[in-house]
Amino acid sequence: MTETMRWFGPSDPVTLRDIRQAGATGIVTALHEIPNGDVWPRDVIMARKQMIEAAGMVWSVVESLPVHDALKTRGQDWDGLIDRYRQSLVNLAECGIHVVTYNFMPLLDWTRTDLAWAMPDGALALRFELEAAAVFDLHILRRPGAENDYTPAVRDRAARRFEGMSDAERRLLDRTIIAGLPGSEETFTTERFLEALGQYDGVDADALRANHVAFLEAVCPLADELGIRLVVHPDDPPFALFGLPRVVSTEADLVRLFERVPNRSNGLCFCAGSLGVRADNDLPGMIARLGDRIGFLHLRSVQREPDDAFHEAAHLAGSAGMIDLVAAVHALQTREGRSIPMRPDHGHQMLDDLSKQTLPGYSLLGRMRGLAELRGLERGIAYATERARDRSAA
Ligand code: CS2
Ligand code: MN
Repeated sequence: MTETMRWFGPSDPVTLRDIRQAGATGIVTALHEIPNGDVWPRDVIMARKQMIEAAGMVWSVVESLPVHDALKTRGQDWDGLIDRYRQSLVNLAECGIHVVTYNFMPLLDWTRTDLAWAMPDGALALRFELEAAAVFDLHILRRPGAENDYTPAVRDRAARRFEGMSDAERRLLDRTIIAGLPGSEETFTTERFLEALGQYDGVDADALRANHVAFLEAVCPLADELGIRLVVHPDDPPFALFGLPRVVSTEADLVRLFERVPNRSNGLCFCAGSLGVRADNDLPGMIARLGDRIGFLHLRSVQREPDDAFHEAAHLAGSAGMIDLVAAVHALQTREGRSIPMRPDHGHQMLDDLSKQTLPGYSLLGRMRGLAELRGLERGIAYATERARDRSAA
């Protein structure tokens, strides 16, 4: 794998030098300062690329070139937004950048309900509980019709939990869910979020799928020509939330997407943490079966908990089965003769980072630990596989 780390640009408290010292050779970043829907100018891309190269690394992957909600809903200025997206792809290709991540999640990007959940060793992890999401949805947001989306048991627990929460706790939950996690394009107040949900009135899962296909049909032929791979980041978490559909959650979703838009540029960012929330996603099997579509890897492991909750475990712990997963990646790379860019995705807030102001999921030391463990795992698998081959040849 080509080892990369995400960097949020010059304002990121984690520096390029930090990332280089963590052993990464590649940077994953975006021009976060450019509003969603505008063109990324060639000279701005080039300047950022040179900044990364001056620090001794390369800009391996764009994450993300965001897809505007009006493209997801087929709303106003669809054609203009498509033209500008295409122009950004042209500019990126001219600067030599060929892997571009995006997601097709309505309004919210990745979503958690607790950003500082204490692990037994004192490190802090990100966590999601459906029950806490229901507290927000039913009692803070008070979304019309929300009660139909939860079982009576979840509604009961949510009502009791809400009663027991202080104002400060309620406010923290609201901010955690909709203020925007690192990398997401939007930040909402409760009122604005309720209003924004209206954009998706009438956009059910089938409509969202059709809009995703329409988007890809409009950009993939150009991306094919440019040699760009557009890699879709799966839904996180991989199920509908707050009445908004999510359609990039399962292997069946992905198979259908690649059948509908077979262009070579239609690719996958295999996020083990997002897909791994569902026990019915067989991660190593998906790597084997969807391998030729995978252009980028996010490796992290969630620990599934009862009642539709999960937290982000250490990279080799949790439910992902990271050893089998990296073995599947190693087999794929050997089969196809390529090295796939990988980042450790999120990490725990730990050690010195506990006393620092950090971006949730994106503090340095937890990701450095994850990257080191994954690097060792891959080297060990490569070595063992080679030795086994030598022995059978002898
Ligand atoms: C998140 C997202 O879980 C994740 O990887 O960091 O911001 C993700 O990068 C975007 O959804 C991709 O478009
Ligand atoms: Mn991810």
